[in-house]
Amino acid sequence: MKISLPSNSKMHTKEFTFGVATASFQIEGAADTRLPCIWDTFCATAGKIRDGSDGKHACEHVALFKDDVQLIESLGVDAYRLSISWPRVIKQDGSLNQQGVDFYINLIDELNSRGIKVYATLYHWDLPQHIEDQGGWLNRQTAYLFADYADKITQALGDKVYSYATLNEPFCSSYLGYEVGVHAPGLASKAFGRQSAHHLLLAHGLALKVIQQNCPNALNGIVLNFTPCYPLTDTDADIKAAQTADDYFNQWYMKPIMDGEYPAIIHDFDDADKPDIQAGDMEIIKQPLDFLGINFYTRAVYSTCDKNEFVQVDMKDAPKTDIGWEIYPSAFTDLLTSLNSTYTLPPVYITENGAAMDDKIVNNQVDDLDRLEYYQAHLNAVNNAINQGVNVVGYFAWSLMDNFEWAEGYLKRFGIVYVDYQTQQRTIKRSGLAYRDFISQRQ
Ligand code: IFM
Repeated sequence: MKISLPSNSKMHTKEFTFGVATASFQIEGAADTRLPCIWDTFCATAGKIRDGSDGKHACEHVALFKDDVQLIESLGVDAYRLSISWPRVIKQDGSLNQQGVDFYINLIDELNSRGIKVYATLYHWDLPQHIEDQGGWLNRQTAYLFADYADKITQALGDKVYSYATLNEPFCSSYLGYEVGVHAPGLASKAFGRQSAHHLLLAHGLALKVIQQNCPNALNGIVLNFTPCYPLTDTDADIKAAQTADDYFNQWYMKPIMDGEYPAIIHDFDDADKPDIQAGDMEIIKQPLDFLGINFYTRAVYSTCDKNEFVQVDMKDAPKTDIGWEIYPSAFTDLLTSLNSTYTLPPVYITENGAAMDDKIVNNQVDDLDRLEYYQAHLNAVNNAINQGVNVVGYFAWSLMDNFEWAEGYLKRFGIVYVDYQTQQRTIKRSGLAYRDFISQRQ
């Protein structure tokens, strides 16, 4: 079984960027050589991680990075999306930790020497714990600390990095971390969710300004995740539920960046749940982007809405991945075309797309045909969006390799490369081989 697209597809040319993606906490290990972060604390809290694991060792990428770069090269990709660990590169007093910076310089030099472009995200959820102890993303000051970190690290790495993204998925940091508490730091209140989201967006705006000054030649932007919302039926109530959910989960992060304002549902909130927005904040948040990163995995279906209440419906008989997310590729095309008609988009990268599957390694092979089918269907979906006029210029598979899947620990495997966590042996899965072959056949 192969991955293929119509030969006249724009994705079939070398102008289109193909890559693989990871994030610092999920793969690096070597936790003893950086400051503690909120995920270390969350993992150490009983009952938070499904298998009781943590990120202390993960994929031992800090020790094995040279082998991992060879692995990335062997896949024939154009680019590698990684994240920089804030607690690895900045000391508690705010100065650069040169040892941590050197790790990234060595990694990036190794990638660049093999012609692999580096797409670096500055925040993929690993907030230094000492900053959380001062209120974390509930404290406005954190946005300014982030901008300072962005300033220092982009000066240190400069144009070695092809593209900088400020944040990965601020929805997950704010909603999952501060509103429902299933991610670090595990706080749960609507007011916290909305306030942390605002400070994250402010951090993005402040940092992007600085990055553009320090690295005007890099492609600089942000990565947002979207779960398109569909009504269960075509009743007005269900349609309203889906629209409200979309505003709350998706547009909440997109609209401020593109239009400089929150969705109108903000006016329906109780005063106590409204974020504190200071004069000038929305202008700061609305920085011009060189690119928008879009992460897509699944859709969500909603039913009857009572004022702002919206209820997600479990589509019981639908095909799902091993993490329980519905496989619904046409939502990917719908998402891209609807964003394109709602906003004036910069060039779009699909910065994450992939599937957790219940992989088995047998005779050193992983026959993950289910994941391969997922990739085929989702690459088709992106191609359909391009054919409808959306300017998608790149695609990154999530993930290069199996890794620490947050609250699921190591139970869910998203890699196109299998990781044996006992031996740290990496084995390219069938999906990885198919991705490699597909990339190599571009004209
Ligand atoms: O593993 C995560 C990643 O860190 C962020 N986006 C979603 C992935 C799968 O849950």
